[in-house]
Amino acid sequence: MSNKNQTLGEFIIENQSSFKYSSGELSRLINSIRLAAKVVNHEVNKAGLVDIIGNAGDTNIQGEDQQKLDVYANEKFIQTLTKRNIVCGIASEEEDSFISINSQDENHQNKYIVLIDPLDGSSNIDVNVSVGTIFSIYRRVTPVGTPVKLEDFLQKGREQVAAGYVVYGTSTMLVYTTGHGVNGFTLNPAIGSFYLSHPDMKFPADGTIYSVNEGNYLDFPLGIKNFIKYCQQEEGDRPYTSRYIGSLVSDFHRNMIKGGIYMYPKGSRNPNGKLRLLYECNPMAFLAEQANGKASDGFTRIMDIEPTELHQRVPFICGSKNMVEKAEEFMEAAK
Ligand code: AHM
Ligand code: MG
Repeated sequence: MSNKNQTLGEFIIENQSSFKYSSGELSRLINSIRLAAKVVNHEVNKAGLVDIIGNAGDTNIQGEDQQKLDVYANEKFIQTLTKRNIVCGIASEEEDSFISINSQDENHQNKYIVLIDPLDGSSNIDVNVSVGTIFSIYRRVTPVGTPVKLEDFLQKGREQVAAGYVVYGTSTMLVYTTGHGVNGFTLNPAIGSFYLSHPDMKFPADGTIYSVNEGNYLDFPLGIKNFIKYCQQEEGDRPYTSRYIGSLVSDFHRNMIKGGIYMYPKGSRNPNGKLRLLYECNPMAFLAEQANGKASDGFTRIMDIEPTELHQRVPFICGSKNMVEKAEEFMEAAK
């Protein structure tokens, strides 16, 4: 039974047995994400001081090179995940190809694959708006002890064993699922511990918020244009309200708490949509479904899409179940 005084560390240990491969490795993996999140959080919080302590390419007061935050976050997550003999492969938005870990060591037993967007929405950093880290975890499909292959990464979203995000917002939260609901933990910066603040998070079935970059409206498919018009028409509890941060993690987080829908459809500038299936859409889809929400590309469940490449993009519609289903109805009608 969860309680709000629990730290993330305690929660992980207490819930370890509910995971079907409860050897403790996944718990250690989540723990290493927790650690990297704290390190990145510390750096993100200093972002406003960049003009004082130096820009990317400069050297800081300790003589260390200053880095762009997304590069920094990428390095920290990769370093933390590689050191613990749990993960055999990592793919990141910041890396062209996947990274194989311990590939020279035939005795290694590492079973887990991690796909990560280390700092999503990083264009928001310069203006002090929330950004996030997104992660997705699978078990490898190729034999343990061999180098990982692309097929280990190109698994359908429904094969995920865990997924989550960190939102570096007014407070920093780590939200994750291992397939038993979604729990949110808030960082107490004074102590450096995450505490269970949002147990068993659920999307309201209905919502009143739609989140989309309406600057792309003219490029949207007709079904999405019609859905947006529907959201704007006065009827019952409509018109809905529009909220778009332009930072997927933050838009998703708000919509999960308040009820709403996030959309990044295809358009002429983004013929397949903008967001990446493997480390943006699938983890958010897993979280959404675990929280009674829904995620689709307009026609197909996101987690049923067969991946064909590491950095594949797909249209993404995600949020409160009834809103996503309504958007799908409009997509179907305009087919
Ligand atoms: P990024 O991975 O380059 O940061 O892009 C992903 C981000 C999402 O967080 C956000 O929802 C979307 O891009 C915003 O895109 P746009 O500025 O086109 O509306
Ligand atoms: Mg991203």
